[in-house]
Amino acid sequence: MAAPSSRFTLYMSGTSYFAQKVLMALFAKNEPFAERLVDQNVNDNYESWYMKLNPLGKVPVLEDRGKFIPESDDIIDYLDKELPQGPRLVPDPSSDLGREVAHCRKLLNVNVIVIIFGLAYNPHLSPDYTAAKTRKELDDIIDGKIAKLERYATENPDLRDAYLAKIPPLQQRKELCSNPEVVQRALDDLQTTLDEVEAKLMKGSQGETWLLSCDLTAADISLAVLLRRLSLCGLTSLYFSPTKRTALHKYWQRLQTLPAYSKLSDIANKYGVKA
Ligand SMILES: N[C@@H](CCC(=O)N[C@@H](CS)C(=O)NCC(=O)O)C(=O)O
Repeated sequence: MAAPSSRFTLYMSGTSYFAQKVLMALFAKNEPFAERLVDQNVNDNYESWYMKLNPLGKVPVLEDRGKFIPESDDIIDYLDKELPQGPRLVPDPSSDLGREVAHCRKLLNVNVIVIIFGLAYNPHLSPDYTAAKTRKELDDIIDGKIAKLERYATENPDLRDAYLAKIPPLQQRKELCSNPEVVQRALDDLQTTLDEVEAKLMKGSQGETWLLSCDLTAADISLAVLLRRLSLCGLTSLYFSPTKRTALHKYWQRLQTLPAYSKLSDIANKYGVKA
């Protein structure tokens, strides 16, 4: 996949949820790209070279001939404009389909951080999830990140504000994700979100293969990556099964046969991660 002469380079980590959205768009467009690993496990995203190209210090970032684009949804919009081949991921926003796609992208922009990290702290809230780390280990990881950010803020005065801005969300993450009530609320809210998705899938069952049309759209990318993460967190049976939200269950099965989706597993395998 990593063609040295590719127009695009994706700065990504093997486990990143948001990078997966962009990867799926690139796969759907069948566009070759170079991968540049920014390993969050060792905080590569805090390195000054990376903070200079994305002061938010987050992955993914797409590079197009010296131009750096952060934010997964913005990257997908950009790719869709730049690449005519493959499905139209972001249809004209003034069309009915375009409006629906925009609505579903927003709807599916759920707080996955609270779910992913929340289950790491509270594995008992998932029917099928085994905690890999203790609460102390999780807290220590966050404290280590905060200490690193403080050090880098001192060492890089030009990036000081950018580094310091990353600390409060980490402190908040520790507080929110360790609170079972907050995590349970996020899981419950997702039931309502997926009820709406189910209703849309039922409505479209007259011939639409994907969420809103027979072609894949950016809304499918949002849904696919979300479902993938729910599965990884052992949550599938909480949300869909052959007897619960059956249209979503069928959608999930169909997704497994979609190359743009299954290639996400190739990436995860390549980096030796579960993602
Ligand atoms: N809104 C951003 C979110 C990106 C994001 O949160 N990426 C995570 C990885 S999935 C990250 O880089 N976290 C590291 C950090 O916040 O320090 C997007 O859609 O791209």
